[in-house]
Amino acid sequence: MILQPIDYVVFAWLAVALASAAYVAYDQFRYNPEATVMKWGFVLVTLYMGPFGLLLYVLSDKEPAPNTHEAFVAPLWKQGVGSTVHCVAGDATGIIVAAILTALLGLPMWADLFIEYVAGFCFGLLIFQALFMRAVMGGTYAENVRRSFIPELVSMNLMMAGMAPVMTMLMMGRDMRAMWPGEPLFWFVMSIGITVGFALAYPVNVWLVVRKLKHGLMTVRKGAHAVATGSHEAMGHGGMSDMKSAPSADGVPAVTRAQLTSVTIFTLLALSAGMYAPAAFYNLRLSAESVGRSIMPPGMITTTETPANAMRDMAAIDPRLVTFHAAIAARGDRPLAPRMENGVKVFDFDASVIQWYILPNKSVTAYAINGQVPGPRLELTEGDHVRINYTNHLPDSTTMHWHGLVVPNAMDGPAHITQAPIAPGAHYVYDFVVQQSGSYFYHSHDQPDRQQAFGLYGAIIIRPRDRAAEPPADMEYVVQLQEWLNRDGLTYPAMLMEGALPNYFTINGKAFPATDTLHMRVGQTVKFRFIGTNNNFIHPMHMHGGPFTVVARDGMVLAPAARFEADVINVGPGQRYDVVWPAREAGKWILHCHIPHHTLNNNVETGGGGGLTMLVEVTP
Ligand SMILES: [Cu+2]
Repeated sequence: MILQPIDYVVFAWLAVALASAAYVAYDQFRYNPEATVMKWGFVLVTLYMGPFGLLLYVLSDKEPAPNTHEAFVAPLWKQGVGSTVHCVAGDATGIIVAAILTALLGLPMWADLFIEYVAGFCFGLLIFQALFMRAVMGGTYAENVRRSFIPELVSMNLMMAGMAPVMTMLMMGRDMRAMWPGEPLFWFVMSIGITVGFALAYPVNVWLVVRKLKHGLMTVRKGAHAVATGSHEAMGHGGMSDMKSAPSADGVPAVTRAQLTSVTIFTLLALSAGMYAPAAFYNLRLSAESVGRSIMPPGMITTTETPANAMRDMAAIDPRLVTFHAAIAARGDRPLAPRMENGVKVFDFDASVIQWYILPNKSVTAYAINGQVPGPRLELTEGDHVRINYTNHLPDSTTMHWHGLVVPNAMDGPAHITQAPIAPGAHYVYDFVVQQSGSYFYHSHDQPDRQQAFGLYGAIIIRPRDRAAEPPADMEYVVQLQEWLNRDGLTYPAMLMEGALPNYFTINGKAFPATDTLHMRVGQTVKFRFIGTNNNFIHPMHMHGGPFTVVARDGMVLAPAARFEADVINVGPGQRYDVVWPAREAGKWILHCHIPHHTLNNNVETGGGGGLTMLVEVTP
C-alpha cells in the first residue's frame, strides 16, 4: 500500500534491483568467465545496490566479446570495483542479517550498529574472504583468515563509516517504517546505505589492489584451473600460467608497515565518526519495536532525548488500520437512539479507525465512535439512568470521559487514574445517572492529545426535567470544533507544537464549504450550542448579522441578569456556550472563527471561506 510519495520510488527501486540481479546472475553464470566467488559477489551487490550494481557489472566485469575478459577487466579502476564488490557482498550480507535479527529482538539502534559491524566483518572475513577465496589463494583456512584480516578490516571500516550515518538518518528521521524489515522501505534504505558504503570503501580497495593486498577481478577459463587476476596482468605479472599461486607467492604485498598502520588508523577514525555522528542527532536508544513503524509529521523536532512513546504519540495513524470507509456525504453527530433495558437507556459505542471525508476531495484517517466524526450525539433528560457499552476496536487502549458530568468516580474515565485502560478488542461498561442538564460532551481520556485529536468525542445534550427552565429558541444547532493535521495523505494528531500545528479545521467533522447550512426565516431564533471538543485553540466564534445572547456556560443556564449580548464568544477547549441568535435580516449570514487561518483549508480559501465557517440562510 502506498502511504507516502517515497513509496513509488521504493517499489520501483526494489523492482529494478530484483530485475538487475536476475540479469547479472543470468549473464554471470551463462556467459562470463569470472571466478565463482566474484559471480556471487556481483549478484549480491546488484541485489543490494540495484541499478548501481548493474552499472558496475556492465562497465567493469561483463565480457564485452568472447575471450576479451582478461584484457577488459585489467584497468585498475575495474580491479578496485572487483575488490570492493567482493568486500561489500560479504559485509552487507552480514549487516542485513544482523539488522533483521536486532529488529526482531527489539534491540536499540546503537546495539544494532555494533552488531551489524561485527556481523558484517565476520561474515566478510570468515566466509567471503577466507572460505571462498581459499580455492583461489591456496593455503589453509587459518592462513587465509590471517592474510585477509587487515584488508577486510580497513574496507569494512569505511563501508560502515558510510553506511551507519546514512542508514540511521533515513531510518530514524521521519518515516520509521524503515526500521522494520517487513516494510519495503527498510530494504530501500539498506540499499541506499550499502551504496554509500560502497562508494566510501572503493578508494581503499583500489589501494589494496595496487599494494597486492587484495584480489580484483579474475578470469576463469574452462579446462584450466588457472585464475587470472587482471591486476597482475595490468602490472605485467599476469597470465594464466602463474595464476595458481597468485598473488601470495608472486604478488608479495608491496606495502610498508607504516603505510598499513596509518591506513588502518585512518579507517578506524572514519568508522568512529560514522558510528558517532548519528548519536549526535538521533536517539539511538530507540528500537524498531519501540517506535512501532511511526511516521512523524514533517517538520517535527526530534532530539537525542525524544523517547519512543513521544514518537508514537505524534505519529500518523497507519491508514492500513482503517476498517470502515465512510461515504463522502456521511455526517457525524447523528442522534443515537437508546435501547431501553429495565428503565436504563443503553447505548452501544464501538471505536474503530475509519476513513472520513472532511471535504468532498479530502479524507482523513480518524478514530471514530460508530463510524462517524464527531461520535453519535446522546440526547438525554435530567435523571436518566444511562449505560454505555463501549467496545474498543482501535489499535490503542482507550477510555471515555463524560465531560462536565457528575458521575461515580469509577465511571469518570481517566486512564490509569480511575480505571485500567480498555485494551484493543476489549469491552467496558459505563453506567451512571444523569444529574444535570445542558450542553456536555464525551471524549477519550487515554492519550486524549492523540485520540481526541483523531475524532474520539461527541455531544451530550441533556434536557432539564422542567423544559421551561431552558432558555427557548425556535431551533438548535450543535457546533463541535476540531483541528486536523493532514499532510501527503497521512493524518497526524494536531498539537500546539512545532511540526504538529493543524492545517484543517472542522465544525461537526466537516470543513466549509462542506459544513451544514442552516435555514431560518426572519424573526426566528436559533440556539447554537458551542462545544470546545477541539484540543488546541481558543476559537473566537463570530456571528454576522447582529449579536447573539449568551444564555448558558458549561451546561449551566445563566441567570437572566447574567446573560449578555455579544457577537464573538471565545470557545476554549472543553468549554461550552449556548447562545441564542435572532434572524434579523434576510440573506446569507456566516458563523465563523475569527482566527483567519482557521477559516482556510490547508491555507486555501474556497467559496469565500473554509474550515470553521458555516452559513445561515435567512429568508423573509
Ligand atoms: Cu479558530
